[in-house]
Amino acid sequence: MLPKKIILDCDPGHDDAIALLLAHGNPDIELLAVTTVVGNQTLNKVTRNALCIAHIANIHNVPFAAGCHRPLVREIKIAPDIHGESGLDGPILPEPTMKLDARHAVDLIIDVIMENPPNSVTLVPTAGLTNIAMAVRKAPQIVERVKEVVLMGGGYHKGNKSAVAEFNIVIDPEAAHIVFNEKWPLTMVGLDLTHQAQATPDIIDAITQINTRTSQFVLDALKFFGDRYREHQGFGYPPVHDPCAVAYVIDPHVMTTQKVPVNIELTGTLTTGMTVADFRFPPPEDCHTQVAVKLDCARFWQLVIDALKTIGETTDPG
Ligand SMILES: [Ca+2]
Repeated sequence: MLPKKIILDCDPGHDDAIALLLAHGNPDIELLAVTTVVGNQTLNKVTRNALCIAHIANIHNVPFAAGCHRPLVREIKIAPDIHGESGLDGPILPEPTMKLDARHAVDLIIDVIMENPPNSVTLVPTAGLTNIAMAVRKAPQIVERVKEVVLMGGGYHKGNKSAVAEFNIVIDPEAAHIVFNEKWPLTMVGLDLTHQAQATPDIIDAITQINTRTSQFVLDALKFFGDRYREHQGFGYPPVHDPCAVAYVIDPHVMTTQKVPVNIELTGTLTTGMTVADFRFPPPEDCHTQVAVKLDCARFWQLVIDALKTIGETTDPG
């Protein structure tokens, strides 16, 4: 089987970091590009964090590019309560050595999609959708060209930034509206699913046993992330949202999905940024959106742990 080609558009971010490591360490994924966008922290900070992760895990020969520094319409909203002042507080971060690609992330996304065969590239956004929306508006031909969009964001029953809105969607709802309304196949891996992916003590034990520089980085990240989730959202263990989207690309059987029309609320006084999923009827024939429902936790964590072991074999062992 040929590896699955993905572009990871992210805002690292503790869970973005794990998503990037999963994509890098899994043999069924070919990471074509990593692009960054304002989200968990400012663009400069999340971009630096992405390069730090590349340094830790020895990721070479993958272009990294910085994208949009603010949402399309709204003011910047960041999440230092969950991710800290750096956007990746907890681990000691190395001075990154990799240089950014000279292109803007939006141009890199378009170039990579158009350079690869039709129907071969999956977009995996794990942040606000500003870059993806801009890419669609600049080069609408990418919509037919990509294989699918598998994004972390939203939730059909749950919110985190508000009662009904999830952070990645609510920070740039206009961008999300653009992305959800293009007719590409789109899988929404939302909070209903990602809250099932919690780093419980048995998972922490399994990662501890890997004992590499990268696994130690993940442990330090999860420690900070877990403390913040306990403090601010009352979670016993931290949910690792973003790697769930990568896991779905690797193995769609890692979760169940349901086809349902989804649209984005732009004008609600209480509901702006809500991913409104219409479960009233069987989905129409042209329904191009589906939502992730139930996670196979054991399978998911095995993918993460196997990826970390693989990275450990190719970088320094201790
Ligand atoms: Ca993210």
